[in-house]
Amino acid sequence: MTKPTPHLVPPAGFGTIKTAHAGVRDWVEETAQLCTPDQIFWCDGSEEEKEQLIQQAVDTGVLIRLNQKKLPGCYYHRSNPNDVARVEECTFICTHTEAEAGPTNHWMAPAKMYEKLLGLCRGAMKGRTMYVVPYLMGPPGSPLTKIGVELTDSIYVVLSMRIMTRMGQVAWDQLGSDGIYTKGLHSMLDVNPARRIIAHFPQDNTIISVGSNYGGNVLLGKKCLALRLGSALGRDEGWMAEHMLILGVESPKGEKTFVAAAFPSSCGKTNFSMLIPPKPFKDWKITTVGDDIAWMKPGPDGRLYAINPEAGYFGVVPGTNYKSNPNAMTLMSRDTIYTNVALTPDLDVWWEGKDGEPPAECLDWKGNPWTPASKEKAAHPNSRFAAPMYNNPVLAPEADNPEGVPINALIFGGRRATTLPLVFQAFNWIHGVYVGATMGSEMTAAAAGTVGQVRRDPMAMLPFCGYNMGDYFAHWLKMRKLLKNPPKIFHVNWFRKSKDGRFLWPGYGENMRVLKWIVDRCRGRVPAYETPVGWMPEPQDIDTTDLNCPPDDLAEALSLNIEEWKREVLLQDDLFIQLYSDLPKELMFQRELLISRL
Ligand code: GTP
Ligand code: SPV
Ligand code: MN
Repeated sequence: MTKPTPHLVPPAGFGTIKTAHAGVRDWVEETAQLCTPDQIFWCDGSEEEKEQLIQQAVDTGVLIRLNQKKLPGCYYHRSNPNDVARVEECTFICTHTEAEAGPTNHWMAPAKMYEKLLGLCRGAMKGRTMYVVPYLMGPPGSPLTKIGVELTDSIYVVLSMRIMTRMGQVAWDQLGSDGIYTKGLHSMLDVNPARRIIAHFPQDNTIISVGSNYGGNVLLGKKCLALRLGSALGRDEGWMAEHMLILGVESPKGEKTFVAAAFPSSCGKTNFSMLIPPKPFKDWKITTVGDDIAWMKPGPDGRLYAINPEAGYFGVVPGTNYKSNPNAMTLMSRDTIYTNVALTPDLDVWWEGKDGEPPAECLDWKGNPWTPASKEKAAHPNSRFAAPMYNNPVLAPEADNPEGVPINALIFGGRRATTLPLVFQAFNWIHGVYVGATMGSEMTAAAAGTVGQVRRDPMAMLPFCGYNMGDYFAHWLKMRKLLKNPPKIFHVNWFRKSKDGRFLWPGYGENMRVLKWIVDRCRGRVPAYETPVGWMPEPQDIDTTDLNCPPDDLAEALSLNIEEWKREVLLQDDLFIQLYSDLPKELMFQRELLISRL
């Protein structure tokens, strides 16, 4: 396309340059000199390119072509068994000072980290192709949209980025010859946990990730750009980057309400964002704007507007079936890359919790023979699908709207077997920020670590906040001043259990009943009673028509146990002590007020 500038006559193997941006070309050349790939491939995101890359991935065994009759356009990938989730231990925020990254992040001085990474990257792509992947985070033309370019030696990353972002020519076009973009460099190296680093350099708008080839570690637009760098940019520019789904609720009368909800990793965002309302709510419609990330900015009317920066969903597979999430089943029935599920002899996929009987035999996520008698799981608990959002049967018509959607409610929620009731509403914005800041959740398989242990995960952002968590809370408090009509704030818990270990609330589509209470609260249509922790519904305020849930269970799910709450406040101290020197005083006061109410 565009001719290179004279000082950049491309050496052999430099590929067909597809941008007029001299900065990008210089950086690609520099990186090629460091990593010494055999060749460079400049992506344009076209259909022909996709076919070519898929064929290559299949020929080299990176992807297995699935049964195209059952799953058109679907492919199968197995990651290295040592590389199946995000690794927070290896994730660094490299700000100038340690204080700027704060006590909840791992930090290393930028110079030291660059030196370490330069050492690891030297010659790292020898014998490989370096792909130049341009992408947009956000709809083309949105004032919130950011441009990224990822250099990677993983064809799996290229094909996944093509699904997860608006990748290709559209990004080259928006970049122009002098646009600002986030630099991302990724090399799998030898996929060795000892050489695994995901480093963020906010001052250079740069991300470098090495030693992994898995999801959140390597699809650099997602957690690295959209959340870690994004949150720091939001602080500087007066907007918010959040680990939130965005959905629209349309009432039978055609009234539209948008909500954004922050649940920690593997705690129900994808499911909630595309729920199908139960029968008595058949005239209500849920549409999905986003399933994982929200970028939100005050609009001229004083409301908070949200876009989904992504164009695809990277969702948890196990537990997904036609009962729990029919829309996700349709979504991932074509054009999808499956990672770490099980593979059946007829090249179909299987996982724990899929509809129907388990296959008599298959290959598990590691490629070993598996039968229903096997002790190990066939699919990894953090196995994932990557599917274009355009396959979602309930995709919101607003999902590509550059202006975003006005948010009426923000919802926080965790995975809590005890203490946290099904739903409550915060008294006001500051109290809502306290509720989000003190959120706890049981850890899941989405990150390496101890599954099931409750930890504080403020706003579901513990692994994703790109700067000091105390300053992040202060930013939340400051946002209130930029909003004439701030969203109402709620907290939900779908995961409360009975003493004998059953979920008290049926969850999934039935969550519509709680969502309706939330919508009606936003519209001032239902009562609530005041409790020490917030405004709560009486059981009769939740529409239980045809609900398959014993009334006693519902009452227990909605109940408040003051003794448990006193313990909860003490547990919150873990985080507050850690953040003490940077904690906004408003949150300390909220804590005191809660204790006095209890
Ligand atoms: P990330 O992609 O990691 O950010 O996760 P997510 O928040 O999108 O979580 P997702 O919707 O994929 O749900 C993760 C797990 O929670 C799945 O195994 C679901 O089956 C389960 N889950 C989701 N919603 C509910 C619910 O309402 N009740 C119960 N009991 N489980 C749920
Ligand atoms: C999460 O862990 O919150 C995810 C999956 O959404 S990953 O992209 O791997 O981070
Ligand atoms: Mn997530």
